[in-house]
Amino acid sequence: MKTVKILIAVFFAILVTVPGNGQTNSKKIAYKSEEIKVLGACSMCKDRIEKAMKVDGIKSAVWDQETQLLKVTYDPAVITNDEIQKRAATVGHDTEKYKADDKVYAKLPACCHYERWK
Ligand SMILES: [Cu+2]
Repeated sequence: MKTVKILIAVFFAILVTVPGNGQTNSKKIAYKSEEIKVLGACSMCKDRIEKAMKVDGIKSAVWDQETQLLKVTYDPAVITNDEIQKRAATVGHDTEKYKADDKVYAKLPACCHYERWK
């Protein structure tokens, strides 16, 4: 009976101490969430835009076709709003600050030819 009590005591001692170890290393990241206007036309655009956001510093990125807004949560210490807009432009999608290269836009599938700002 005594050994059982000791075993139980040891078991709880492990339970209390183990979880603490893993958390000492994780530093707090001050994520920023923003909505960025990104022009696009269809679900293929959505895939392309969201795929372009799979980089270090971006926690999540969801583009909405209806609102033409990219909801992005990122670590401002790693990536900036400007860089995010540039990434969208690089794959063919205009933002308020950065326009996609005409050649890149021209190469998009026909269904992706959203109406560009004049
Ligand atoms: Cu498209």
